[in-house]
Amino acid sequence: MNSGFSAAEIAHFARDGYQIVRGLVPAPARARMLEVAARDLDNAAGPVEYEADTQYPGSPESRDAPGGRTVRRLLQAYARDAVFRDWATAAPIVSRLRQLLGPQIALSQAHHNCVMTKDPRYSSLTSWHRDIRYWSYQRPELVSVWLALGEERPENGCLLVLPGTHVMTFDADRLDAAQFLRTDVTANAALLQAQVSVELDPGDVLFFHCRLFHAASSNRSTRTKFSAVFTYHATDNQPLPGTRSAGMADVIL
Ligand SMILES: O=C(O)CCC(=O)C(=O)O
Repeated sequence: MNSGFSAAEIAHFARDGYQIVRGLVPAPARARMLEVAARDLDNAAGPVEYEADTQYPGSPESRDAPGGRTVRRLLQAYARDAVFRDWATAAPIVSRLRQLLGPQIALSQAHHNCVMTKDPRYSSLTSWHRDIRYWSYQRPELVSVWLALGEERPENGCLLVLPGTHVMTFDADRLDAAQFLRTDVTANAALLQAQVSVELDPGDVLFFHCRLFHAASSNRSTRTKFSAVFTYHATDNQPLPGTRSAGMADVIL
């Protein structure tokens, strides 16, 4: 298996803020991840986040509303099962992250570190955001690794990205109070027109920068979508003391 990014892929990541690697996970590992995720979803095995907790457009109003206990994220994936630990620390991931972040890297257990589940009956819309908005590090330089456990298409709410936004700065009036990119201002219109759907096949992996604006729609298919997501940073880019980012021990790789 190819164990590193090519120079062209590194240049693409630097320019656009993301890079897809096709078919990176061996089929048995993917099957086992799906099996564990489906089992834990059936049992709502904690810790989990519910759709209602997100309060995103289209989510149930509360945990007691119809669909309110639809799981949105199976949290703490790294501690949940060895198959996720093995995947999150596998050589084809770590070698690529070293190319992007430097020789010494750590996996954050405080951010992402989950299996995102998107239910076809009750799922919400994720507006345009940068993950770094709620994360606190010495430098805004983290990379997330998104593994498609099944097909990801616009119909089932695949990620959408705005290429190049990881290096752009935005005046406050282009963002709303929660730092989502406003879709109702002309200043953002051209950028939004340039959106790219990240269509993934099972086993494909998306590497993306924590400053890259991304979004996703609800799942309009008939099957739950499962994606395993982990986030990494260089060990010389530490979480700020006392913040949520520093709330759980990093895994040094
Ligand atoms: O699958 C989605 O709806 C997007 C999730 C996402 O962007 C996030 O959790 O940061």
